[in-house]
Amino acid sequence: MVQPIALLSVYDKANLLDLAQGLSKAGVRLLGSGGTAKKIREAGIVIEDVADITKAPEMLGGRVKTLHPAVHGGILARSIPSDEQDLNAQGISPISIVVCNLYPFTSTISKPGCTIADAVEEIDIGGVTLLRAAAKNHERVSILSDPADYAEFLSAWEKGQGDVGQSLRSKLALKAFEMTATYDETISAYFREQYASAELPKEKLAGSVQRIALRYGANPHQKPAEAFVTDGALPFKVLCGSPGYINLLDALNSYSLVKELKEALSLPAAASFKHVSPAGAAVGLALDETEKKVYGVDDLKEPLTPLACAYARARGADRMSSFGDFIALSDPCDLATARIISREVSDGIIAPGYTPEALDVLSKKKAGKYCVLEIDPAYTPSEIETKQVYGISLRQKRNNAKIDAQLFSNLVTVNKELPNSALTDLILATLALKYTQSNSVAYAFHGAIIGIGAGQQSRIHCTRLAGSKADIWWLRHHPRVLALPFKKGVKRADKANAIDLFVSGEVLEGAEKDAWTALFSEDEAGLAAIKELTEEEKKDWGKKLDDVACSSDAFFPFPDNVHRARRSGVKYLAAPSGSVMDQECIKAADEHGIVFAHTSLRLFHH
Ligand code: 93A
Repeated sequence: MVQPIALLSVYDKANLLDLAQGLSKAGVRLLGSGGTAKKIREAGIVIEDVADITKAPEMLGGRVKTLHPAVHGGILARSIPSDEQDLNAQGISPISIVVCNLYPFTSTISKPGCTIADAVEEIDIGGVTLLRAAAKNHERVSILSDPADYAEFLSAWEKGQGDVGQSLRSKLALKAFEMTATYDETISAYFREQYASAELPKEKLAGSVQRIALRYGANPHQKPAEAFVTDGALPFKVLCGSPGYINLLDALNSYSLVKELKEALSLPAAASFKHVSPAGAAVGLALDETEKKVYGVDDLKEPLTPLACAYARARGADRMSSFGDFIALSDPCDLATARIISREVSDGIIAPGYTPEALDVLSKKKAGKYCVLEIDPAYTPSEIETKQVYGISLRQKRNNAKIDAQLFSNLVTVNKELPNSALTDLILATLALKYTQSNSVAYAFHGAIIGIGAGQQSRIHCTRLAGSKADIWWLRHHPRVLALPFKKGVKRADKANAIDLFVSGEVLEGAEKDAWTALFSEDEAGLAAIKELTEEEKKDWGKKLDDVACSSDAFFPFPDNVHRARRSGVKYLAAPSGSVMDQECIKAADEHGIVFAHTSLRLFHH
């Protein structure tokens, strides 16, 4: 029988002597690279130098040790006649075992003061080639890349009298592949940091970079933080300010939403995100005079463009939640939209472009620190997305389900009359849920989300939360709210807070009540005007709300959701089917004359 050959070339020499001893005793011929062979020889174990078979000494200060056809021919040759002939012709012996681990790139770069030259020297070439070649040929060759595996391997070798079996060789090959992948990832991440990122303001000029450093992660103590792509350039440019980690989560989710809204409804769309869920989302339907007042844009002199209408709706529907938002626009930002944004408290914006005047307005916001991102509208993310939680990588196909009219064609109630305006609202509500943390339920009316219940563990809590937001939104249209006698000079955000307290019926006391009252004119008429809304007034007003659309990201487990939705004027409902209570839910919808579409599309988002 031909004597099996093992090639050993390890940086980490743990457990090495035991392995060499064991292999040698089992009759394996040992070959080693410089330091590895030296260490084994010094222990009194017979080993030859790789140079003995390559007839080429290690060179370039160790940069070329094992890179040679005599080594790689011996590893890569299959047990087939043509490969065997090739080996014979070159006088090369097949290698059965490769033992290799790599230069410590990770620990080197984490040393303080490590230079690029230091890092470069730690890029293992020959070792990676050994690992890859042996792993590729695992049908015949065993690759040992982890000292922890030596003992198991030796005993399998002894037991199998030189054949450890295919399953062990396959397992070892996978480990080697993972090792080279991680090693390469570390190297590319290091060089991305060195070469592919640019610090502001250079980055602004550079236009397209592969990586940007972020101030910090989800919290200030989570440093370092970065955003990068491994291939090509980031699809957005930073035109102003510097985005944070959560800004980017908001920006990328919200832009996906508005892009899809525009595609689905052929109308400009806007979203106002907070904590990675929409606080508002809308399309650019014109606002009537009351809506202008409710959304706080009635004082603007210039006409509102459709895009400005979309943002006014998205921002104004729930002014409490959208305070300090991250904005996404489906279309290039125009001056009218920038003007609305300029007077709101907001963290940043993403859009596929800006007119020079709009950019001028936005770049003055927050003393020049307002975050302005320009995204390439032609960018398409890859089909597969990966994220890590607690060190574990999770991978899935992107949620690229299309939300369009077709999705709402299965009408399961007696009433099947779904006007176009309701269809628009159902598409809007459902698309918003696609980008809302689950569980979620959204109510939409006249091209805007008017209430969204996000991130609740119970479906009915989502339906109630979204419903109570819709109720508040509707109460803000009450003539008494529109006529609240604010003193001159009260700030927009303070007005929004005061109205929210008024319509939600919070009982104020002491200093809080005094501060609230002081916002209004203190004459007799003023005091009468701020008298709280009675339950009766609220109820009467609530009855006037109808034709609201409501969508749920998963099925309704109980009909209580349907009843609750109706109490906030819901006439059009969409949810996937699949609940054991489906029939009960349909019955409840029929009781209220609701049009219910079963979508058969669950839309959880995390
Ligand atoms: O510089 S290298 O990339 N060039 C090579 O040809 C080569 N072959 C093996 N480094 C190379 N190695 C690496 O040397 C191995 O991956 C191992 O980490 C190390 C073992 O060197 P020594 O046996 O001299 O201690």
